[in-house]
Amino acid sequence: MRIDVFTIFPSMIEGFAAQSLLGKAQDSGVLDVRTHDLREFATDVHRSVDDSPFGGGAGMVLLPEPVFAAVEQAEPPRPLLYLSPAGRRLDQAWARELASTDGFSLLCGRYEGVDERVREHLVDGELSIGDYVLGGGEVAALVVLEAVGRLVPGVMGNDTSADDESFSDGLLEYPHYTRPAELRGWAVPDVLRSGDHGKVARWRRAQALARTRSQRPDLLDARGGLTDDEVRLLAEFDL
Ligand code: JCQ
Repeated sequence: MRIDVFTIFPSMIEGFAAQSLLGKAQDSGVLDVRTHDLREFATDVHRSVDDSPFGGGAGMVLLPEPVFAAVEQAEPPRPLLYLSPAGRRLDQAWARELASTDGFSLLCGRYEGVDERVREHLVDGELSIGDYVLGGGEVAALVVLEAVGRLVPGVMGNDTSADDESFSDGLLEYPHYTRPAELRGWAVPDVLRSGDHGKVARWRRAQALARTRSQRPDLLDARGGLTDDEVRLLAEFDL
């Protein structure tokens, strides 16, 4: 899988791609993250990548020519996604979809944003990581790389994709415990030490349901509420 990133701060992307779980995936050839420095495609002597907005107002706008030039020379995998709070929100389903492709590309904005002609005539879509404004698209690109990269077949032994499946059924994780069995008087639930694997599985499922109901009821609503079996399972553990 190939992911191209267009940015004025390629080292931010490269450092992360080399150090995170994506590093090994790149060494093994499963993943190919390519950065493109927009400044290398600046056309003036000052290597400008931004200019003031027509019509006046505060801030600067990313120049269109370096973006067009960088993308046209790279012929990157499509879709080319512009990182912006105006975009479609990334969720696990979209991350899984992107991970199942041969590749895609990310355009990181800076300043007030990019010249509208880039959005209209170069970009294929816009991707948001959430309803807040960042100083630039780079950190959002890292989020996309991490969320998608860990789902790419062959990355970090995700062959079973076990924890992705747990999210795909739309529930939060059940509580996890490790040693010691008692910490400052707080004991690990007896069921987890009972050796009854069927009961452990039912308890975990019940905990995931109860936790989702209390912390993220919107997720339960999205999967159509609790089934009769799930209501019974919660009752089995007095939840
Ligand atoms: C992405 N959630 C927030 C920076 C301008 C107008 O578009 C701009 C986009 C950015 C970077 O992206 C985000 C973002 N998802 O802020 C400046």
